[in-house]
Order: sequence, then C-alpha cells, then structure tokens
Amino acid sequence: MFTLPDLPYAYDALEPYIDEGTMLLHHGKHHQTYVDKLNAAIKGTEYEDAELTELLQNIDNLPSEMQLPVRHNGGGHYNHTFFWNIMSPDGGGELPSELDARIATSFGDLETFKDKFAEAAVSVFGSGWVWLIEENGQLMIERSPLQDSPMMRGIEPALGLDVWEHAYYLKYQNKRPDYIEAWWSVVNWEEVAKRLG
Ligand code: MN3
Repeated sequence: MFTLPDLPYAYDALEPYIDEGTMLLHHGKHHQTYVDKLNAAIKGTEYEDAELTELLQNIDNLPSEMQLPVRHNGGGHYNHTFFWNIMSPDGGGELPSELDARIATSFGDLETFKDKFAEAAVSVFGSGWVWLIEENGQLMIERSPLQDSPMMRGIEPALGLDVWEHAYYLKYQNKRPDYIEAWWSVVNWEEVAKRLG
C-alpha cells in the first residue's frame, strides 16, 4: 500500500512564489486523496504489492474496473511526488553548466526554453501537466492531460509543472501565466540535471 511522502521542505518554504495555503491543500488534501484512492483501487487485488511505476506502465493490462482509478490516482501520486522533489526553497539554485549546455543545444538558450515550456503550460486545456523529457537522446517538451505522464510509457521526466487550478488558484486565481512565471524561481535545477543522468 502507498503512503503520502513528507514534503522535502516546510509548507511555507516556497513563499512567496507558491504560498503556504496552496501547499497545505495541495500536499495534505489533494495528494493524500490520490494516495487513498489508489490504495482503495488495489486493495485485495494481486496488485497490492506492485511498484507504482509498474502499475502505471501496465494500465491497459489491469482489470478494466481498475484502469481509470489507477490512471487518475496512481498518476496523481507519481506526478505529485515528482513535483515536490523538483522544487526547492533556495530559489532553485544554480543551473548546472552541463544542463545549461544541453538546453542550449535543444532550445537555443534557457530563456527560449522557458518561453516554450510556459507556452505549452498555458495551452494545456483544463487540467494537466507539462514536462521536459529526454527521448531518443533529444530534450523535448510534452503536455499530458489530467494525471497522465511520460512515465506511463516508461520515460522518467526531468522537469514537470502541475497546471491544475488547485496548484495555483488560491494565490493566482485565473492567472496561470503568472503562476508559471513565479514557479521558475523555485525550480531545483540540480534535481532536473540528476534526472537527465
Ligand atoms: Mn496537483
């Protein structure tokens, strides 16, 4: 069975970019609910001891009544665990030079990458995520609806942004672009670089 992981920092640590009230609800209520519903979906089945990534990569082979709950809540558990760990309170830290060079090769420069990523994030219709992934040696930006992710086809993302309204509405209301702009200040680039290997 799955449990809610602790945040790697305090609820108010990402202020003023992401407010304490949003973090309390987002981690304590939304993420907890994904964990609880995922556990309810697998309870008493042969999947009780399965790894999360194993479940996510085999959704189509699960019993039909489990597919949607695992997609939404297993996806939600994976995505949020990922999200907490690619943010940090120290203003994001330095962009490692190797990552800077890789971003430059794929997107021109960091500012252009940020613009393209933000454009993709703004254009997610309704609830979803935007990701930076590496596929076939190329860095790419990708969008997912709801709680889907590249992990569902076996690709661990390097960076991801939650653009569900619950991630920003308390502080930013309908102004998703302002949330995205502020979020760059808490991206943990060292963690991003680590995920690119
Ligand atoms: Mn969320």
